[in-house]
Amino acid sequence: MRPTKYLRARFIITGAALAATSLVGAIAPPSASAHEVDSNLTFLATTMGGTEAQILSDAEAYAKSTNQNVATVLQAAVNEAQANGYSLHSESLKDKNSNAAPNNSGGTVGSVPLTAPRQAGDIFWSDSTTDHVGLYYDRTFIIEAPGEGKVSRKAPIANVTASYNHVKLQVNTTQTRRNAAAAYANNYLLGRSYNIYFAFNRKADGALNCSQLVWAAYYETTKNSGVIDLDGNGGPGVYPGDILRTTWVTRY
Ligand SMILES: [Ca+2]
Repeated sequence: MRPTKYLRARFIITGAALAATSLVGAIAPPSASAHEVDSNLTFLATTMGGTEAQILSDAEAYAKSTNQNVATVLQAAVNEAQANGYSLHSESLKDKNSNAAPNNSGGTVGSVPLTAPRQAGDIFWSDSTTDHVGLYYDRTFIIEAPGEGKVSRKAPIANVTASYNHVKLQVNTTQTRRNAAAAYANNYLLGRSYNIYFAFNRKADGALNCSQLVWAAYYETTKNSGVIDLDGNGGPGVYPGDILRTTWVTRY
């Protein structure tokens, strides 16, 4: 059986279940066709990597956790990916990441030295071949998910370069909470393999990409009270630009 047929069959089952639910008025039937679901799965797998089955599994988990249907969250994921430069018709970020991976400074491809932050828990954003973000563990070390083929790491700021127009971000909260995020990253988010897949990355387990690591450090340490969600625009994925533009941060 071809994978797409398998996926289509699974969607039809899901859609039928939702349609049945709608008969009692609890939820609207899915508006997207099975064809749209398939084409959105193909888009995400082609531009980000991974398999359509993996993406569907992640989409189903996200849909369940947010009480939405799978077709809706897949369309939101594609819209968000496109807004962040993923396209079938140009060099994909996946390819750019592959090109950037051999760089000896990790994901922070750039030409100027990264400088120290005001305090622990601040964030840097670099406009490189792909946008990149990382967390300042303190005023000497950063923690980051550098890129494809590399594990998340702690590195001296002095060893890291960034783009000429990189910026630093201070999270608008107390220093106690910034310190907690930095400590969490140091204790739980190092040595993880790289997650090429940004579409449904709002989770702290498993492989990590750059924005996912920074988001998880703050989210996991605040989720039980006064949550700090650095995914500024919502949606199923947290991208570097979402962190750059959230009102939770002040640039300096
Ligand atoms: Ca987002």
